[in-house]
Amino acid sequence: MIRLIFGCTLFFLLTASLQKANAKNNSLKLWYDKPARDWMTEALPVGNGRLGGMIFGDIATEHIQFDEISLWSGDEKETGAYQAFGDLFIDFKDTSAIDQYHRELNIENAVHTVTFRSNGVSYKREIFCSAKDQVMVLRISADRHGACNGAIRLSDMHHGKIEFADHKISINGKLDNGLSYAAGLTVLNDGGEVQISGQSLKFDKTNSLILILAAGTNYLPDFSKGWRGENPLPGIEKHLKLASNQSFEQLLSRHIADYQSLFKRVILSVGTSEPSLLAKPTDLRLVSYKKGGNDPELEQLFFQYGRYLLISSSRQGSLPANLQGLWNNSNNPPWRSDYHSNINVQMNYWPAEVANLSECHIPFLEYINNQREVRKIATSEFYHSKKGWTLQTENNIFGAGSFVWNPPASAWYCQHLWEHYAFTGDKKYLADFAYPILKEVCEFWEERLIPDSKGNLMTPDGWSPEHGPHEPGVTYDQEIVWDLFNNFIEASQILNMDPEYRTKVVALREKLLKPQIGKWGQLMEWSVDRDDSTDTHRHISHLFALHPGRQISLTRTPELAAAAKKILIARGDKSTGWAMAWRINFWARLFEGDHAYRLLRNLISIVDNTGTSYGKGGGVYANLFDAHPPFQIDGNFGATAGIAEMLIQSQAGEICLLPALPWAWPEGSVTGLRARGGFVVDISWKGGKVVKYRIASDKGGTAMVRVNGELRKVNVAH
Ligand code: FUC
Repeated sequence: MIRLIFGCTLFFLLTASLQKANAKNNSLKLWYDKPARDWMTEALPVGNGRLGGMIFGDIATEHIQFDEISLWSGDEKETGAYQAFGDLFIDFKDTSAIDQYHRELNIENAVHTVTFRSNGVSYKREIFCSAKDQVMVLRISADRHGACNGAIRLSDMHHGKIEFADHKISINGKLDNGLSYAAGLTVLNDGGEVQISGQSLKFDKTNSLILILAAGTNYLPDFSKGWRGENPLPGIEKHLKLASNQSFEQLLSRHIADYQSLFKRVILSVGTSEPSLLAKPTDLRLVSYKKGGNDPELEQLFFQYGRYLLISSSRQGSLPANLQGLWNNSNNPPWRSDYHSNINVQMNYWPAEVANLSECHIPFLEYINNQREVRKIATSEFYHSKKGWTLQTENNIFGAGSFVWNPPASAWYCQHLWEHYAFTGDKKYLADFAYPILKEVCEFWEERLIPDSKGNLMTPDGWSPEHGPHEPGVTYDQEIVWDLFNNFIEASQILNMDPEYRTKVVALREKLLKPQIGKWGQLMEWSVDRDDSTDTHRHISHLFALHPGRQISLTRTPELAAAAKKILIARGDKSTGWAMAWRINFWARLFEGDHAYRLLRNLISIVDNTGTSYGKGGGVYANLFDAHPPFQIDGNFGATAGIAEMLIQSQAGEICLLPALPWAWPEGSVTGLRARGGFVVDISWKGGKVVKYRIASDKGGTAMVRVNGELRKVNVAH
């Protein structure tokens, strides 16, 4: 009996300490004890901002579905769609008697690993996508000599030419729009041999293998050059050659150093999870969370996953993250996997500045710039406008748009141009890059605004996104134009430019029809008081002024903030992915941390992939991809921004620490969040109160900081 109790205790202690050890290692990992069967809900993403892959980790056949962010059909007139590129398959021999299977994505170093034992041999596959070397790298190894046997195949979603050479496979093709694309795979073996065998490269008795994949197109983000640049092949060959000359360890350490230079800037801790939870595979952990358990490290993981996804899908020199980041396995993806201008592409970039990934914002800012000349032509054809430009709702990479016109879209894009300045304080960027665009979009609205019967200025012919009638004076339009004018006015003051035009814009801003409060105390979505208090529509576009805008705030416009709250309550806490993510941000701006947290929990709730209607079924899948059934990445990014917004806000001329901290996170710390004015902020808290904080800046200056309700003036040294 005593032995039994002792045995049980020992077992319990061992299990507990093993769980603890696992837990420590699992904090920034998504991991599973079985291969992925489904692309959207289970496979795991890697990417370098241009090239991306979804990894299945199957035992007998590894499958990496890969993409290149510029592979688009369509042109300047037809929107087309983002296209899937190809698939890499590795068929393994000798896979039987499997045990100890483990598949993980470590987001601290951006490496995906699969390990298992087969017939007593331990196999390992390590995969990463390097921005530094512009290649995807895969190493296959085993703990027994000559144990890696199998065959490698590539396939192309557009049936281009697949060719084999010594240790090489290449793909070469052209889309109907003339866009050339190519991919190359180089296989390096240690021991054994690699030979061409039919439509594959066979590897026999190798100790280990390194596969290096590069891909590209001849897309050039330049309207004046017809959007076409150089043949992608020489670039691909160069990347393959440079990468092949390095060891796996060199490639890996260059990748990790590059990735961590961005990722490690922010460290968040909102609590400690039970080791038993961290010892569970991510899918099962999500099930426990959905039942209501506490798992603060899952919330941390979800926050950091948004940062991981942005670093992986939006790097300088490339295109911005689209509706699926850059991961796409279809030539006819949902909503074309496009750049949607009525909330989605903007939401992708909400975390960029505050979560200290300012460089990852740049692809979007450059995209705005690259599209403007072609959009000027389209806009003047449609609106007969003389100046400025705007967009439709669905947009591609060649300036074409489809679905309805979304008149305030360019003004909303301008908010991103402004915010990049607001957070970085980079005046040269503001003057040379952002300001001319802000000005031309102001000119577009200057021409377009019309007076109402009381002399207020209204935006004509608007549409509150995907809701209600098309008519003048829609609140969404009014607020975004106000935001544009407001940002322009500040920019022109800072740069000391265009004083006369500024006076004109100030007058226009003052005359704009402002947000109004309707008959049930609600913020009105239209200039006509017709809001339905039972409506739970996913879009809440008329709250733009609360977030991401700054026209409404709890402190400066409390009545409007209360009216916004009425809407939030009416629209409810359950919606589709991105809509819940936006609601987190709204509640954070109302300083209601517990409500924001409730939305965060609803968003992290695991769903199966049976939801078909996009009005329902928000949540996340087993791979933590945001569900807007099917999958849409904006909810991931919006939630990361929302968590940051709960911890720090700086839109109202002061840096507010912990403005919307929920009871669920009584103790924690964050380092490296950014505030407007070029500041970097660290905060530690206990019992829901700030106990320590640090404000840093490479420019120095004075910051007004709200700490536990008290406003302090802080001099920040360089
Ligand atoms: C907006 C939303 C849809 C979807 C689409 C991509 O138009 O209304 O729900 O998210 O974007």
